[in-house]
Amino acid sequence: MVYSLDQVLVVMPAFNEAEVIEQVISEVRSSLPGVRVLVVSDGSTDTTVEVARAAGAQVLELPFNLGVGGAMRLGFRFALENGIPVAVQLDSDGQHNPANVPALVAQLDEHDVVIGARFAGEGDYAVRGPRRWAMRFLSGTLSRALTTRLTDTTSGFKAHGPRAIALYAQDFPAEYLGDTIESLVTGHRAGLRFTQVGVAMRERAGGTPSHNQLKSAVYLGRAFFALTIAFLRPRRWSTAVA
Ligand SMILES: Nc1nc2c(ncn2[C@@H]2O[C@H](COP(=O)(O)OP(=O)(O)O)[C@@H](O)[C@H]2O)c(=O)[nH]1
Ligand SMILES: [Mg+2]
Repeated sequence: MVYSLDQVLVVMPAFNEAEVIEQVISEVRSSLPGVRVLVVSDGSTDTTVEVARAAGAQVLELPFNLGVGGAMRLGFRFALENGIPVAVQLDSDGQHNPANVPALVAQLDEHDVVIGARFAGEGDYAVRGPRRWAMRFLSGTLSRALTTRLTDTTSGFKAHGPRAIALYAQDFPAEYLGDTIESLVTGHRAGLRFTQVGVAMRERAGGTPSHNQLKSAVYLGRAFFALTIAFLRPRRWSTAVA
């Protein structure tokens, strides 16, 4: 492994996760000794911020809700400004197993972004209906565009190396679904190298998911739209990421 754990920032976007976040932070700190933990809350109305601080995480608060993409951009800026070479995005609800982080980080010697992917042979996480079709469609399209096989392009479990941090600190999509689909396209266009590592996704440890059934039903249409927008955007400074 090229990077040691004390070179890793774990960025946890959190929106109203007071019920579970303490447990998740404790697990991260005990299973990944030396990592820095940054929680980014943007307008949580419960005690997420207080609970996360008490659990030993550093917490940044945005004054209003920007979604996961806006929260992550702040996380990337924090990593850049503090000279931290690796940023790992990890959900605050317990779905991502911190024990997978070293396997993701290990791939950063040859890649810039490593996606923790369900459906890559690990675990039995199941998604049904429109959300599943959307995920399949997106993964197929993006695998072709990025010329690398990706089976889980909507995963929020990702490790980023220095080149990815430099790009995403300046330009990380904050629109709905932009943090997943669109960031892959903009990253690829800027010359970032992507790969995936199979992970077993767990059930939420508590709290409520931000996607409800109705949202899932319109997911396919929106995802298609988001992808079209991503491909329509002008290329950004591919030369600046050296
Ligand atoms: N900062 C921030 N985090 C969010 C927001 N929406 C969701 N999250 C966090 O993003 C992660 C994934 O959200 P979740 O609802 O579990 O989505 P799912 O796992 O795709 O169903 C969790 O840690 C949430 O707390 C948001 O608007 N702002
Ligand atoms: Mg979740």
